[in-house]
Amino acid sequence: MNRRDFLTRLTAGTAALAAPAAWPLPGSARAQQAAGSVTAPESAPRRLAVISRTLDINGRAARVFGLAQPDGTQGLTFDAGGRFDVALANQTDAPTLIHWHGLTPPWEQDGVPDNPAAPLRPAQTRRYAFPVGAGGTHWMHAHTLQEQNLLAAPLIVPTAADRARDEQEIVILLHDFSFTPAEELLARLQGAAGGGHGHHHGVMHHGGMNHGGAMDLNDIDYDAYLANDRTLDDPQVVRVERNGRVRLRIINGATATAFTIDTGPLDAALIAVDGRDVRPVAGRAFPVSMGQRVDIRLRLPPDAGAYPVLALREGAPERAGIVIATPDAPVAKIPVRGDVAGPVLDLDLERRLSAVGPLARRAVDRRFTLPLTGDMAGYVWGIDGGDALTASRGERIEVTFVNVSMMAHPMHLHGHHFQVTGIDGEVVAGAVRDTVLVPPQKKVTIVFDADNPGRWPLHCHHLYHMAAGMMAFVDYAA
Ligand SMILES: [Cu+2]
Repeated sequence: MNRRDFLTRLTAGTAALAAPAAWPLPGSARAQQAAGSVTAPESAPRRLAVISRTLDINGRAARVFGLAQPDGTQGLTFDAGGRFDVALANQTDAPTLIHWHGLTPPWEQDGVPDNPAAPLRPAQTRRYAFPVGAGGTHWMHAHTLQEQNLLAAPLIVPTAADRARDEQEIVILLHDFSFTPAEELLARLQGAAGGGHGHHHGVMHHGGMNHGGAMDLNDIDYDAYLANDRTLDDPQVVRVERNGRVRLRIINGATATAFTIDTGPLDAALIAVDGRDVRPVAGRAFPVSMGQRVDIRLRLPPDAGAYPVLALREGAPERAGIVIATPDAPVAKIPVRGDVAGPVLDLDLERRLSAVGPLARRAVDRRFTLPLTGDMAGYVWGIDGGDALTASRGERIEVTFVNVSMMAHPMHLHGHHFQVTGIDGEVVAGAVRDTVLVPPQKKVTIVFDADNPGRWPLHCHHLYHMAAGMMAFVDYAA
């Protein structure tokens, strides 16, 4: 080691030692523990920071959020069955908080601002510790309009079997991006509704036709659609061996855009949704709505080649994606706009899904029917009957969403995994998941066990529908 290397290491070491001073003092950790919010584990927490960063999007500098480990890695990976143990630091100048989407923490650590935990102030750090649970493709994101500005990252929980498999894992986080601030996008949607002045730039809706009826798609026309922070003008290229096996872990972190994953010429199989295994479904096109995840297994051909994995915007020609390519295979330019509009999402695939690990069979203790209401004209969205939602600990709860609006709503329940048991009146033994799409004029039934006391959000994962009222709570005590 020469002297310069030695000094570099010394400096790096000093920085690493200095950092823990920012973490909570033992006193505050004890106070949190006394409040019942944190179980103090023996090992050191993983460090994660909410940061600001700059991306190049369409040739312009975009100031966005990030969720970075000390080495710059976005997001986190935890082994299934272990502990989630994170010291989350706010390194931005705005209050913020992060929701662990797909995990089932104690309610106090769920990460929805003031439900019940307060946001993190600038420079504040808070520790989160709870069992990480079974394996799966999950994610983390702000539960506020900050989500629009890319405050989202992967949260991957591989099992021992996943790690042992001869398979290359590729995580893809999808997003929609606008140079217009989210507050302004929301104000335009609500203002356009109230004033009736037609659409403003960047905010509009397209009428589409589905099963013979008019429906509304895409509240917002974005400036870019991203896969791992990049547009198709400059996509991520992941090199994979010929004949290689690949597991795609795809997260739709977009706030208001649904996609269909298109594997092109590669035969694929859907093996998990929302981090929970399903009996494999072969295909080349897999819908994924906001908040949802799809795990897809692929095998590359024996020949050299480059294969785009695209995310087709619903009802519109724009696309995001990455390219998987064998070593040295040339990668052709892929236009952002395709020739045709992406498919409109429906329940055809959902109907075919079957959980590998279904919920135990048992009688339902309480039933709720929740009409999903609202329209583009008023831009007020709601869950009719949401105020009456309740449970007692240990009960099996059934909820039927009846979408009486003309937009699709991906409905997400915090703190639990549910099983889909009904689609448009048909009984199914469907997927276990945490976010289910309810298309316009359709009905979807789910069941879950009230085994994690708290006041749990049940809401539409379209950020602007949620902000405009499509939010309820399932509240029950220990
Ligand atoms: Cu919605």
